Parts: sequence; C-alpha cells; structure tokens
Amino acid sequence: MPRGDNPNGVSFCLRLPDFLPYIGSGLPGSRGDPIRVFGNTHGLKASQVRQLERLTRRHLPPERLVTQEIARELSGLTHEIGRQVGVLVDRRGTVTHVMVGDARSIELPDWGRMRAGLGRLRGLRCLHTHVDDEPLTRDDLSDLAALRLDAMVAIETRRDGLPGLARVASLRPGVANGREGAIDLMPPAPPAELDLDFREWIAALEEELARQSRTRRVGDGERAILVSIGPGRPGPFPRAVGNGAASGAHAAGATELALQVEELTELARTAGVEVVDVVTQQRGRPDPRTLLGAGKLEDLVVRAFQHDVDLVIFDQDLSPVQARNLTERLDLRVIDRTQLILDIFAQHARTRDGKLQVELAQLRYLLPRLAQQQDRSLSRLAGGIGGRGPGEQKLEIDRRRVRERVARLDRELVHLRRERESRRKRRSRRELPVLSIVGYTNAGKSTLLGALTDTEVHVADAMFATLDPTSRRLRFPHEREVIVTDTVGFIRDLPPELVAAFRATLEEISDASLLLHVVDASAPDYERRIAAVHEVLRQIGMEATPELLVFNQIDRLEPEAAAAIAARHGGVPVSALRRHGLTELVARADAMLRETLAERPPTPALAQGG
Ligand SMILES: Nc1nc2c(ncn2[C@@H]2O[C@H](COP(=O)(O)OP(=O)(O)OP(=O)(O)O)[C@@H](O)[C@H]2O)c(=O)[nH]1
Ligand SMILES: [Mg+2]
Repeated sequence: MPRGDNPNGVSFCLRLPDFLPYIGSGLPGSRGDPIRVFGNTHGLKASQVRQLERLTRRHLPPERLVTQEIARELSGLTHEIGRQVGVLVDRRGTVTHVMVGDARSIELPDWGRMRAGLGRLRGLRCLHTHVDDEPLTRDDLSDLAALRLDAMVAIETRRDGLPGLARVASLRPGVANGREGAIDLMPPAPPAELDLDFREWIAALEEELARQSRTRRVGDGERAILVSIGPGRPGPFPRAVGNGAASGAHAAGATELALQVEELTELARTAGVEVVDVVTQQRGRPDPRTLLGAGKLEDLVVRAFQHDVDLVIFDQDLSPVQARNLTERLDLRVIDRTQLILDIFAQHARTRDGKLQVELAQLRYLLPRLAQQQDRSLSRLAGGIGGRGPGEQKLEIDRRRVRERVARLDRELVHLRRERESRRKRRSRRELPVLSIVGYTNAGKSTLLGALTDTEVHVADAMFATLDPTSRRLRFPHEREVIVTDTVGFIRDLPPELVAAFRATLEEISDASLLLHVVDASAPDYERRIAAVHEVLRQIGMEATPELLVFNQIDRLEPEAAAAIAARHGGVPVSALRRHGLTELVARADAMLRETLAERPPTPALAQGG
C-alpha cells in the first residue's frame, strides 16, 4: 500500500531519462569536486538537501556490496521526504552520484557520455530505496541491463524509517531465453546480512563475461541482433508455391514479417554478420523517437547484453534522430537496412564507377546522421559493418571532410558519365539491340547471362553479388546479334538514395529494347518480388519497356507447378543452372524484339511473344 502521505502511489522506480542533458560534474574519479544531486530536489527543506549532499561523501568498504549504514541513511531520507533516494557506487566503494526522485520516478545522469568500465559492465552499482516492501520493478531490471550496472539494489523502507529487506539483481553472463533468464536475483535479505565479498563476486562475474567474449571472438564475424517491425494490419498473403491456398488473413501480417526477417538475415549473412537473435514487433505506428515501443526496446537492451553483440540492425530505415536515440539507449552501433545494403555494395563494387557511386551514396546517407551524433556515438560509425567504404577503407566521419569528398566525387562522376555516354553512343551507332536482364537480387540473373552466352560470369549465392554492369554479345536466330547486359539486382523498398546512387548502372538498362525479368520461381513470395522489381522500374522510368518474365530455378519445383506459374503470368520457365528452357526463351525474346523494333517476323511460327 502507498504511504499515507504519498497520494501518488507506490510505483517508485528508477527510470532512465529520455536523453537528459548532462547536468552533473560528478563523474567517477573527479573526487574533490562537489557532486550535484541529480533529480527533483524541488520543495525539499535546505536541511534535507544538505543531507542528500552529505551522501556524496560516503564511502563503502570495497568488499561490501551494501552496508547497513548507507541503507539506514537512504531509507531514513526516503521516510522523511517521501521520495525515492539512490546512489551510484564505484568499485572502490566511492559514491559517485546521488539521485532523488519523486513519487513516480527518479532521473539518472546522462549515461551516453560516461565511459563504461574496463569490462562489459560499467563499474557502477545502484543502491536505491523502495518506499515499501516492493520487489524489483521491471524498470529496475531494464535499467540494470541498459546501463550495464554491476548490480541493482532496492532497499525497502519500513514504516519506522529503518531499512527492511534488500533485493539484489545482477546481469548473468551467457545466453538464456527471455528476460528472466538474463538476470540473477539474490534471495532478499537485510543489508547487514548480505554477506558476500563484493570484490571477489564482481571479479568472477567480469571474468566470466570476458571468457565468454574471448571464446566467441575467435574467427567470428561481427555479431548482430536484427530488429524488424511488421505491419500491424494483415497484409497480402504471399502465395506459397505448390502449397494450396492461404490460411486466412490473420497470419498474413506475421507471414510478411517472417519473410522480411528472412531477407534481412540473408542480407546480414552476405555482409558477413552473424545473426544471433531476432526481435520483431507487429505495430501499426512506429514510435517516432525510437521506432520500437518502450517494452520492446527494454527487451532489446537486455538481449544485446546477453548475446554480447557488436551491432543492432534495423529492418526499417531510421531517421537521423531515431538512429541517435537508439545508439544512445543501446550503447551500441546501430545501423539500418539501407546502411547494410550500402555496406554490401561497398564490398562488391569492382569498377571505379561502382566504387565512386557507392562511396557517394554512403557519405550522402551519413551526412545528416553525423550532424546528430556526438562524441562517443560518432566513433561508432567509424568502422565495422555500416562504416566500411569501398575497398575496405573506413568511411570518413569528419563532417567538413565528408562534404569536400562528396563534392569531389560528384565532379568525378560527372566526368565518368560523359565517357559512358559517348561509349553508349558508339554502341548504338552499331545498332545492336540491347536486352537487359533485370530482376530481384539473387534470382539467377548472372547465371542466366552465363548460360545464354556460354561465358564465365560471376555468380554467387549472395545478395547483390553483381554490382557493375556486364555486357555480352549473343547471336540470336536469323543471324541477328544482340547485346545482353546484366546489372545490379533489385530489392523491395529500394531506398531512393540507392536508386540515385545507381543511376549510372541503371542507365545501362535504359538502352534496353527488351527487359528479361528474371524471377526466382521457387521463392514463396515471388509475386511480391515481381511487384518490387516493377516498382524500381517505375522509379527509373522504364515501366513502358517491353518485358519478358523469365521464371528461373524451376529445377527446384515440381514440373507442373513451374508450368502453372509461367502460364499464369505469360512467362517462360527456365533453369539457368541446368540450362533448361533456354531455346524457348531465346525464341520468345527474339519474337518480342522483332515486334518491338517494328520488324515483320519472317516466320509466323515464332511470332508468339506477348
Ligand atoms: N537451383 C538453381 N539455382 C540457381 C539457378 N540459377 C541461379 N541459381 C543459383 O542462385 C544463386 C544466385 O545466382 P546469381 O546468378 O548470382 O543471381 P543474381 O540474380 O545475378 O544475383 P545478384 O547479382 O546477387 O543480384 C547462385 O547460387 C546460383 O547458383 C537455377 O536455375 N536453379
Ligand atoms: Mg548477379
């Protein structure tokens, strides 16, 4: 029950403030400076404020987690002022911060700018009062994880003002499922009876955490948690190939979310990231400040600690403000899907053109975010996935230099563009029709180019394996020569930055008389992917170019299913890998090409394209 003189109720808890400005001078190690009392001292008597300030001079024996003396002082104050009181204590036993709250909350110093301790923990513990015999709250536990405290101690304030039971929570190394598994709770005991040697206890905990990190790091790539927010409302159910009808609209949103997560996992894998956990949320309106709701964010914080991850990857594009807030709250590198794709592009770009385009897109994406980042969070962008430029160099993160570099890259790209134009003009003088292979990434476009032209083309089971356009000549029926080009693949929700960056590459497509739209027919959501490709074609003004749908990878389907899909969409079923269906494909393409180029077909039998 609430205290009688406290009409606001019992929900005393420590809350991490929403990015308070740093207001104190009491950083650990700055002994001698006055430590300000954080939080709400409004309405307190001068003597009470002095009592709070006296707490800043307290010192615990280093082997004690909490002492009866400090517990008595804290609970006595809480009893008197009806507000929660807390201190942060470092490993030497020195009080580094004093906080006072009100009936509902207490504010902690700005953590974003405080250096974490040597290990994974911050080297500070929080001792604070609860007004009753209340267990540790969810907020207590999430602050423990978010701030990576050594321990969170809640001390009961008895009605006589003396300390009752102390409840202690600490982070547990290793991976367990769910929040409960991530946190150790000691049996409640009066502060005087908590007999553990704090120094030994914390050393063992740090050692265990370090051991865990060491065993993981050997030869591993970066470790990440993926976060995806799905549609709150049911979306279109992706037709499962050979799988009968969709099973009701209810699961549709969840299915769509699952497919999104699968694709993001695939992107992460291509970028060399080890995905250790996935956090999803079905939500109608994302939070404008943090994208995720408060509960999910707390969950993410705990899991990030548990898995000891290097970064968190969001499926949704983050605004600069969201990126900053999340970086601060998670105290980790945070990137979004666009940055992940750009990172893959950076690793796969081969030509000078490609490299310049990628670097320019990366820097353009970074600029507004650099304005949002400060001190330590800025350095988070300097390396690792999301911070790598083309050719393994780190991305520049000095704003002035980024602007200069953007201007230089712009000039260079204009120059390259002119060269490319004259090259294309020469080609069109020779009047060879161009067939452009387009399609979703990893559909088998490059495999098809290789199969059609019987040449070696770089193929990989990876997203965006192809970045720079490749052109090959191909002899068509009736002694006609054509040029077949293979370019960068598309993806759903291709960010406008990427479309702009790849204008040069996509210009190659704009010469096409015919598009060979390669579809991985074995993908359960192939129709969605077709739509995504059409959307990109629309963005680059190619929606009117004739298109032949090529249903690839039919070797992975039942023959009837493959035939049905191709028939339904008026496309050609092929297996580029097994070189099945290529004759039919060439015949259809040839017929469509002749129709497009307004030629009269020499034999009516071939004029079946449509
Ligand atoms: N089973 C099967 N696998 C195929 C077929 N065609 C391509 N693949 C495989 O699909 C993967 C991607 O092939 P790519 O040709 O690189 O695909 P892409 O569309 O060029 O991909 P990006 O350039 O990355 O956008 C490779 O592992 C290929 O071996 C096919 O007909 N059947
Ligand atoms: Mg390719």
